[in-house]
Amino acid sequence: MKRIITYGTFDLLHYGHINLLRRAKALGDYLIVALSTDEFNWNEKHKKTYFTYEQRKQLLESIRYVDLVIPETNWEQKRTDMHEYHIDTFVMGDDWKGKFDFLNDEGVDVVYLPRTPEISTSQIKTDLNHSV
Ligand code: C2G
Repeated sequence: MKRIITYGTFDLLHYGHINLLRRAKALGDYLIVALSTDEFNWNEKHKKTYFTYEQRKQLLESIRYVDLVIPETNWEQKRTDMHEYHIDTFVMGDDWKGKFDFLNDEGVDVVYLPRTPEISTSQIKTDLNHSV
């Protein structure tokens, strides 16, 4: 049972997120998503999400590739998460390339996958604002 984990906000869920989750799951058998809480998003990422944590969690749990959703409440939890959830592979989009290589020290593979071009939550918001 190869266990994969990825982290993110996943607001206004879109096909770029799905492409990431599909490829992450394909690397193993069980995919955990550590979902940024509303407080973490606001305090640490200065992101005001459209959907609340519970709404974003519900959406993610409905995706066939996702086996478990846990909260991401701080930047530091990754090290302990790798052991607590017995992770084999840590996956992120390559906009984070290099930022989490330290997790190799925790005995996990660190994989950065190419982002899906042309789509982002902020682009969706911009386009919608201009379309009214
Ligand atoms: N993503 C992607 N292609 C896109 C948009 C997003 O592959 N067009 C990926 C991102 O690279 C990330 C995941 O989808 O791996 C979730 O994206 P966000 O919700 O924007 O996550 P982020 O704000 O980068 O949070 O501790 C890590 C952070 O929580 C990551």
